[in-house]
Amino acid sequence: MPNSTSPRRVLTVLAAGVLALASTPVAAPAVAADADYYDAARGLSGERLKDALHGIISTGATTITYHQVWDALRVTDEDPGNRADVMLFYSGFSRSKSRNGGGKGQWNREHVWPQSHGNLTTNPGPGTDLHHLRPEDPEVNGDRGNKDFDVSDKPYDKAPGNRVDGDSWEPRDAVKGDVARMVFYMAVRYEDRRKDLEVSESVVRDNKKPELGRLSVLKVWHDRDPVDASERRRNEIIFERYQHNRNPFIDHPEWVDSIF
Ligand SMILES: [Ca+2]
Ligand SMILES: [Ca+2]
Repeated sequence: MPNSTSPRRVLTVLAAGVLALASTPVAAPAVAADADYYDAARGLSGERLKDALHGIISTGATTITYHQVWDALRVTDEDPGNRADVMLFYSGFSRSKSRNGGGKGQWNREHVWPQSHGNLTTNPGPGTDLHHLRPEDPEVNGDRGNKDFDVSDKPYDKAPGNRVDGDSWEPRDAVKGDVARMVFYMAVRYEDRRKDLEVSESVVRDNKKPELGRLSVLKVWHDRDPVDASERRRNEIIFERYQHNRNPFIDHPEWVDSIF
């Protein structure tokens, strides 16, 4: 995938149904996929903005099965330097797309919002939502487990740059903001009374409540690791090709402070 520096990548659906990424500015009348997407949120802030965004990103959104997630991740998380590979999210390593599974040297589906925090299950829904699912080495995935995100004590040798301790996980700097924006998305996307996911300030070992921390730290990470082209590209692909909804905090990073 070409590495664009243009402010906006425009996805074009070809007649054949094939997706192409235009990496250079496209002449008029190219209309961004999300040109009117956020109309209902215009001028709002705080809880009203959150409510509006919940409606926007839920309306018309589709779900995929847990099995379909394998193929989707091969597209959303393709290594830009090697199209046969996916990028492992925390590790930053590249690994063959065909090596999916739970064994040594394979990759599996990391839930950035842990399944146990609110019993997400793997039925189509929050537990299969691509906006927070990423490829990861199964061992690294297991060591992150269901820990909250927070500043953590010990360097994690199997994935350099990451840190861990008894009750928390700290991803490498390059994905700290990505993690934060995924967590914020989940909190706004899932508002059902029975499964209202929320970002919490507390870090509790093996927490089963539908909450994930630590809010103040995630906000700092969001500021220090701003949205980049690869994150925007991923958001576009999920919107255009899989779920038809967007992560508003990738499109509008300024909304994090308004809501959280
Ligand atoms: Ca990043
Ligand atoms: Ca919520």
